[in-house]
Amino acid sequence: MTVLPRLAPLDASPADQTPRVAVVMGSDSDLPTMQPAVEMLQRFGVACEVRVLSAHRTPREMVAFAEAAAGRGFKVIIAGAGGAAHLPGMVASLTTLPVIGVPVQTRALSGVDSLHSIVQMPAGIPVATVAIGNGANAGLLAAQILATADAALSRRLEAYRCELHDQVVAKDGRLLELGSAAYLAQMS
Ligand code: RP5
Repeated sequence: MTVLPRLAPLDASPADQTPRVAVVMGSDSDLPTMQPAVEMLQRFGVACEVRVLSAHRTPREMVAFAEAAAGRGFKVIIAGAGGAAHLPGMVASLTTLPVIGVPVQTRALSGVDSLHSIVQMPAGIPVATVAIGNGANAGLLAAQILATADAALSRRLEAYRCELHDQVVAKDGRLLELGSAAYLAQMS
């Protein structure tokens, strides 16, 4: 199992508390998938607003949110949905902010339905789609987009990559030291 490294606590200035990322989802049943996106953003000191906005159950609220998002200061929107999963594409159609789609795993089709719905946007209205259930990568990608105009955030992301690197190097060293059978035994 890959354990993502913990970063040192960050000194967030008051300005950092203005949400720059919106994390929206079609149902509160999507929250377990989306919470890792929120936690990843928190890890890097990026404030976010988390909302349930359904493209088919609360379409007017979804439209109002997406149309106002840029004016409210958001820079990136992460949108998760399952099944027919039209929320990310609908939100993307209403704003020129970058939208990152998270396909939520479903019972009936294991999330392949969500993936196809989100990733197969026709030309003109893109949705940057992460893997099924990978809210953490959506949070990281949002942070990376913000980091193109935020040097301090960029340095935090570089430090995170260094920690990932060092973690794998340490595992490789331990594998060499123990041998594969003993390594496997200590994993369980
Ligand atoms: C979609 O329908 C949501 O994104 C969710 O993944 C799925 C099921 O919603 P619930 O019936 O659990 O509210 O709109």
